[in-house]
Amino acid sequence: MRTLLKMAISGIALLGATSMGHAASWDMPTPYPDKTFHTQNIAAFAKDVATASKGKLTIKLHTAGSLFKHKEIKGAVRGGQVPIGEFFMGLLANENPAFGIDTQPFLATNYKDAAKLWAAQRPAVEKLLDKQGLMVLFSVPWPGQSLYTKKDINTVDDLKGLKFRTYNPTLEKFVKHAGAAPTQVQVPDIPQAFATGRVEAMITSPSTGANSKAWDYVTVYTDIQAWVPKNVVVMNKKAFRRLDKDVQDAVLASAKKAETRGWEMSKAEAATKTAILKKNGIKIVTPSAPLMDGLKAIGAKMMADWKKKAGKEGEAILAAYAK
Ligand code: PCA
Repeated sequence: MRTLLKMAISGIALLGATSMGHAASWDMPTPYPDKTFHTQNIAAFAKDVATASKGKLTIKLHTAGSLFKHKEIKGAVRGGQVPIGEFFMGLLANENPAFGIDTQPFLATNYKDAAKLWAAQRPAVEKLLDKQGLMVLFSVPWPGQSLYTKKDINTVDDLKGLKFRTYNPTLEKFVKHAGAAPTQVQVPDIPQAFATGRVEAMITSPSTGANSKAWDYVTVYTDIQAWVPKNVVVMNKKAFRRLDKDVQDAVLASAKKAETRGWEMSKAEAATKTAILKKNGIKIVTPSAPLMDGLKAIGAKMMADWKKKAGKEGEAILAAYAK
């Protein structure tokens, strides 16, 4: 079914966009489930686009990796199979370090710093994606990333040997430095991966923890607030150019609104979802000083590696961030 739909879509995506003056309908793949606040924010964005364009452009969401798997989404937008899509920016950390700076442990750990980091990172990200025929519409952070386990974690040593769920190359490195064993698992597959024993620990937001009912398989949430990573919504530039000017304006204005709304949703989410974890019996723990010292030492080492890899462009991002 997925393949059939994809074939149909690849045939009509750019064609649909060329029908100037007619109503166009766009398919938009996203990686996360419907109840995720990112997905809800994008649904509101789609509604705004329809209203602001007076029905000339409608966007149909295909959530939870149902149309393209998470790792395929960027390529699908780039190749024009779909005109627009969402993905986790740090998924591209191996393609270029600039994409993964917001997943560096303990660089930006609150919303204020995350906003500063996005402003510093955005020009580099836009330039890299522009070369691939993509434009950035908006980017929204997840709440701070913390630690979910089946036992108390008091030092980095307590993480040794744990089968650890990861979602991008940076997190994978972090986990390896801590002596645990990383396994990549997409959000929709988290409950199953814990249930079958493929993984026994993870680092993610209260959002993803609560939405995947973490209380069914872990007992402790250690509030390490290690980074504030972002999703990004990108659009195929050719598809954008083919839109009438008023529709282009509708898309850009709706994107701007979505970025502002998304950051606010994320902030609200951090508190409400942590409360839900607690209500369902998860022990919320303030991390011990030795644990934080150990994790921060790993972060410092990773930051040094990042700087080496990111070169001059990396320096420019960090300089802008430090201002
Ligand atoms: N949820 C996503 C990305 C970061 C987050 O909080 C995940 O766990 O994959």
